[in-house]
Amino acid sequence: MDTTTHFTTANAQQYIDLEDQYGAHNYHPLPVVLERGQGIYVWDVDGNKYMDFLSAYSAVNQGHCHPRIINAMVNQAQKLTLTSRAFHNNLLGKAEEYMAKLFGYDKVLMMNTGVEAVETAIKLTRKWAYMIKGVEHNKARILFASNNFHGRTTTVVSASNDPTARKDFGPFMPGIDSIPYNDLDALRKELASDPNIAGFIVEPIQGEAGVFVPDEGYLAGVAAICKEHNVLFVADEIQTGIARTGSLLATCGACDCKAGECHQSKATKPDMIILGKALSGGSMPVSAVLCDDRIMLNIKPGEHGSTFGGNPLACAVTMEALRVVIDENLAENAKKMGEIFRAGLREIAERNPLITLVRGKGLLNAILIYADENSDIAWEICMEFSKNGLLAKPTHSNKIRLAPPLVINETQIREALGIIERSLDAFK
Ligand code: IF1
Repeated sequence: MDTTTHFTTANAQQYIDLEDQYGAHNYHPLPVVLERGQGIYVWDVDGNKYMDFLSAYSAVNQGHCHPRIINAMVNQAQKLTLTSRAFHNNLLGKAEEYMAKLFGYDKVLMMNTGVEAVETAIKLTRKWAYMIKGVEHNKARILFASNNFHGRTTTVVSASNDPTARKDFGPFMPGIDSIPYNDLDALRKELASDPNIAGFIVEPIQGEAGVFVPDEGYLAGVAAICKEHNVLFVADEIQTGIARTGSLLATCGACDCKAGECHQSKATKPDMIILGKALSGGSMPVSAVLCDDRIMLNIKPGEHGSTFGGNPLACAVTMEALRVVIDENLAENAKKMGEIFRAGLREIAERNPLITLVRGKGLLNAILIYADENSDIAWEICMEFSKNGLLAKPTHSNKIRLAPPLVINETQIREALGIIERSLDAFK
């Protein structure tokens, strides 16, 4: 017998109460209950329409329920969804070839969630250190940047310095340290001080830190310093990748991104990249690690994997999601729309002193609100945005991330700027 609650009328509060009663309390969402999405828009259970300026933390770059991606998903779901890696499937090699060529690496290892791919990158980095670099058994160290966000497993929170992410979850993984972000001298000094450092895992732009864009030249500097010290430069492009920042990858730099061709020659090319989120257009969890044979082939059969990683459904969806990014020129659109958006935000900031800073790249942007870290004004502003038809989420109480799907057009950007200004005016 099905004893689940039956609602006769749609009422957002009932859905919220139900989650509250039966779900873990590990989130504090805005009080909107969504039931449908298309392109840059989502609708709540009362029929209200919103512009989605979070894009599920940059997972729905291609827009909600992109018809091509959903088609690929439905077609493949009717044929074969999962084989496990105990057997081959007819799409895995194709998806791997597609990604390897597109992003310019020899090999691909598919996983599911972002943090699993980060874990995979950590394991690959350590393996490489022992098998190739010659680091003494169990002595390998991996560096991260402070204020990072790479996910929530016990190993990955060991790299975090956010008290909320860590408190009461210890003991933590050894062999993990961090250095300041955007600080080449700190990296140089640390790498020179210890031959056991295997890799530096870093976000090209720090998302959770409030869209912190490093100085021009930082990523090229990281690549050069890591190379000089025989340390792997690992870029977590889970949030910045797949056209979000105006190029196919943030580590492509400012290139026009003629997909694949451009990446290899760039001074910022990492030894390893980690992708997730928009790899599937947000339709299902798909992540991947890409690197060359000299790193990837150190992991041997049985040493790593997962039940779902590389499943045929994920492969079909991923290839289509990436083709959409290329066919619809989403990198270029993100770049152009991002410029218009930031210019508009800066104009608003001139009229409204509540915005102290506008920053970002492509369509990964944030505004800083004039308030201290403990104020809840960013939350109140996001509530006002939602009343006016735009969804965004505060990060660290005084920053608001603004990252719409990359299919957004100029008219919609201008409309969003209107909503943002109108909402902020309520706080003047
Ligand atoms: C949550 C933040 C964003 C990521 C980078 C790995 C992962 C993420 C650079 C892990 C995930 C998400 C997860 C989401 C909130 C969100 C987030 F605010 F927490 F920091 F986007 F900025 N590397 N980021 O951004 O990927 O395992 O989640 O697939 O609620 O945890 P995942």
